Amino acid sequence: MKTTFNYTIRFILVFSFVTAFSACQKKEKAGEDLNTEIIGETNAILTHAPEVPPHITAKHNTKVIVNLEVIEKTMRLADGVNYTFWTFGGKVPGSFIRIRQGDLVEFHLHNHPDNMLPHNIDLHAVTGPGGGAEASLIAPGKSAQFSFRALNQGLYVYHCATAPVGMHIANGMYGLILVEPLEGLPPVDHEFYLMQGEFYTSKQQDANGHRDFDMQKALDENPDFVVINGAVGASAGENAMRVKVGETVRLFVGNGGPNLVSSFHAIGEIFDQVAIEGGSLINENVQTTLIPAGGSSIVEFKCDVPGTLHLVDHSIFRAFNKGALAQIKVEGAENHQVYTGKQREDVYLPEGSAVQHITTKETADVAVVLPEKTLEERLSEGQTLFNQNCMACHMENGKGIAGTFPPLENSDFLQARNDKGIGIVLHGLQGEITVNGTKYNNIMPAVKLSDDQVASVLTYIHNKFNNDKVLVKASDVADWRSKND
Ligand code: HEC
Ligand SMILES: [Cu+2]
Repeated sequence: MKTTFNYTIRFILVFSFVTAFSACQKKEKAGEDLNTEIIGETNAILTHAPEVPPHITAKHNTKVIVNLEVIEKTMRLADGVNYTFWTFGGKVPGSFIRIRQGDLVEFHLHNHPDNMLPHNIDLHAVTGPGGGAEASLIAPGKSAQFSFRALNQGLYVYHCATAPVGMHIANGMYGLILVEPLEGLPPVDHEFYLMQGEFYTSKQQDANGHRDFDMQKALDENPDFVVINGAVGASAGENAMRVKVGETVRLFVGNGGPNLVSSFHAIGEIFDQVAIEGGSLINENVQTTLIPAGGSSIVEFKCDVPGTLHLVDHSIFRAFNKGALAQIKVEGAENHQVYTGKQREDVYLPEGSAVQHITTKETADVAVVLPEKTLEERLSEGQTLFNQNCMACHMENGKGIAGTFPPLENSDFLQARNDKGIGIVLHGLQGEITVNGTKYNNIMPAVKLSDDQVASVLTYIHNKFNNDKVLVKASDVADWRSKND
């Protein structure tokens, strides 16, 4: 149904201008009066995300036969993590169904004989009890059939509604059904299907990395994974969607939940148009659109410049730490009128001195002589110090960032120094250096640590990043200072 606003208006009008309004109602909701003729029948083409079935070209309503199979199946959820998904059509999200407003849908739900549980389907596009849930509830090895007329256009979520409903949805039982307006949607160069969902997982159960559903985490709404298209990286990296500069894109985006609302955003692109919540209201020039759990959105944009667009839930830890990220790679010529890229980079030194000092709280300039520590103590303290003081530039794995921050891993530059690197940490480093054959010319600030801390952090990088396995002592650092400071 369209809006409460319409209901209210209708309620008032029914009592005042019955005849005048009914004509208006017909025009507004083609299909609802069931006046359109159903001509012929066709088998729905179903697709897995991110693919979308082809545009419907016929200009009349028809009987659409949908065959959807429920399959319980163990698949990859993240690297090293497997999960037994419950699926509509063998993948998460479920198969995309595309029909037209006014179509008669003959729906066949099949529950695969190897499955363990009963399932059903509630399509939000259905006008009728439970969206078809009661009519379609079936045990493994059974099929159910029901029919509905698609009264309203829009992009609708479907999901399993078998108790415990939350668990069936949390295991991946959701997908999208598009009900196009009778006249069809305007042509675009690409259409893609994306759907977000969260996974609440137990501790690893076996050597294959299998994890089970964790009810407590689901109740707490505290997922381990928030993913787009059923697994971390399902539509990113090698599986990214690909388009060309100048092309238009339409995304059919759903949110299966079961709990979280998605703040859907494309990093590096503005949505020219958004069909809010998958309905008929169009918003323009949108940065982030909210997609409720059990809701959808249709977003459209033109790709003007090359690069990789990151499609994320802008509740950003979900995107970069829990998996809610997909990518579109835009290929083609640069357009510097629209975007220049980095034009120059300069050293920014507001204090006017060549080398900055980073101060940490635990700085101990007081000359206390501490007993020397063991290798184990140095390594464990060194790791914490490294994470706090060095990781931001040299990266957690010590591999650095190509062209900017040199690697500490197996560094010939570090190993060739006769001070074990003490001078670099105490005084910083600038000017051109060559590390493992690659030139760097940047500034490393002096890191203000106590002698004991310098000893630990250097011991850590000498031993953990595949360098010479030296133990650096606090007294080595004190010696260096007495000679150089
Ligand atoms: C703000 C960024 C930054 C931080 C923080 C930083 N470094 Fe560096 N580091 C650099 C840069 C840049 C260079 C290269 C300087 C040059 O080009 O002369 C470098 C060079 C080095 C080198 C020599 C080159 C190599 O790869 O072997 C060592 C060793 C090193 N850093 C260790 C550390 C340690 C240990 C810490 C933490 C205590 C640290 N760095 C913190 C940016 C940083
Ligand atoms: Cu189910």
